[in-house]
Amino acid sequence: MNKIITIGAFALSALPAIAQQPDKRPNIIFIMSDDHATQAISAYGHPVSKLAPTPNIDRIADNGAQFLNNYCANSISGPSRASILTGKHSHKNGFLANWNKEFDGTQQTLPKILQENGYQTALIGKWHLISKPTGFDHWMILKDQGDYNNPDFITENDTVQYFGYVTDLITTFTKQWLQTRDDTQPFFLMMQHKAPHRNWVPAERHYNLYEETVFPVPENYFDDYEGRYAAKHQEMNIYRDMYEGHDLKMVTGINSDSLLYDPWPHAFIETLTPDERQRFFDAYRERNNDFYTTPRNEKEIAEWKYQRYMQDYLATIRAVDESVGQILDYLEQTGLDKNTLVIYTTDQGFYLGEHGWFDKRFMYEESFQMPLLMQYKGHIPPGTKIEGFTQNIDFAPTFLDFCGIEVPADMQGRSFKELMETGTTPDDWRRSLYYHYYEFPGFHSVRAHYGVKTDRYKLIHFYKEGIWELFDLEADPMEMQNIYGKEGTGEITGKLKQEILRLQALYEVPEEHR
Ligand code: SGN
Ligand code: CA
Repeated sequence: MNKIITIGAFALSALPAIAQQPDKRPNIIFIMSDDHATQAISAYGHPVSKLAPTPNIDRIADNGAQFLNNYCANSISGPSRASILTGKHSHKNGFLANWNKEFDGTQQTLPKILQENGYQTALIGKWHLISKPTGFDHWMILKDQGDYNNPDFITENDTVQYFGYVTDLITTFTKQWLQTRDDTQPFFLMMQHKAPHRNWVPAERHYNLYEETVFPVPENYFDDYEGRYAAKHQEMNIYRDMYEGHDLKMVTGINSDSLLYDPWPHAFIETLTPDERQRFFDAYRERNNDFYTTPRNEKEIAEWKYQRYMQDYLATIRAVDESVGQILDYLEQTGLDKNTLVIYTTDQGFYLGEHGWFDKRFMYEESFQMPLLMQYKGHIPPGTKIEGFTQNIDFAPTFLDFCGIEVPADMQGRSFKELMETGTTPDDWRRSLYYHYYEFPGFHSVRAHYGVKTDRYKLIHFYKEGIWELFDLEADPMEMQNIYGKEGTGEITGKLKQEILRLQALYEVPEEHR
């Protein structure tokens, strides 16, 4: 039986005086959410984010740097987290897919190196690497994916259920650790939110936040996937694959308090107390009744589902944005903002209806790109925009570089500190990116693939099927026209294939994965 604790027990004490850290190396607060699309961060300017802005996350961009071309190595949670911790591609850190064996926590990682170099290290929130965290002085992680309401948290010796909303709990635990840490040492803190991961349950105060908002349906929402075999055979289509109860919070009829298809009630509706459950159904009632009283054709139902998805997904982000605001306020009130590098990112990008999809995994832009914002006052000029290609394997080398710690030679990423400090990209910076996704067969049925991206082109190889896709990102930014094998593409295809081979040799990708 789990212990159950209410969050009221953790009232925060008064703010401490300005931190007197003798060690001049920066503190690092790494804030990572789960599945937060670039399209849903207002600093990136996408039309969706204009209707659901993120003013606090944007503060980091205003105070420091915004990365315009940051990408992941493998667009899925566990692998992305493993790449961040190790500075290596999946085949090197051993964590290829979410269904992988557990992360090998005995290997070299960023928190371990920082710890060995006198940093106090802490991890609070989603972990998702199966094995127990290593390299942290303090850790408190969500069980598995984590529940939105009243979730279980695991510590070294215990599993305890806390009452409250997951984003708020993680924020409170983080602030509590900040207040009670040993302030004679610099620190490295990872605050890792569950939101806005599926099944997109907003905080109760945000249930109705966007119920009146109509979000723009992406131009390619009704994609026919012509010429793209893997895109055609996925299972992540909003109007076909979303679960009506679990994901879309649709009910069985007018005034019903029973969800439609909900395969995992224990992960959602059963986590709510009876009163909370009642308030949940009441908050959605008017909109759910309208679904039954207003006639809609198939296309209109598909669009209705898109709106419901957006309303909930973006409402969960509001609480994440509030959390970021609380952390930034805390840093400013205590003076810690002056010697702390603050990062906001997410584990990978996400589809907000582009190609008709939710989820991630593909090397297409929306899921390959990762938002990244960083501030370090006095070191990164405010409002810096970074154009160079950066990747999650670069995070560990960059943080070590900021701390004045030598980057181990076997890390595959490269520090981008210089790009931030100067706002320019050095001549010898990478001009192409390597990507590799492995998880097939698996959830959402996305075929394994690797590929290369340059400033203009993207070549993808679905290597188990022997299928290639080539996109001209300048002419076709939405990646709708596979021009592989088309007249006039021979030369560029040859060059890109050579580039893949060069990158696979550079990163030592074993034969079995080519
Ligand atoms: C869960 C989700 C999937 C999602 C994976 C991986 N289903 O299984 O839709 O692709 O996680 O996501 S859910 O309804 O149970 O949430 S990841 O971000 O952790 O990689
Ligand atoms: Ca994720």
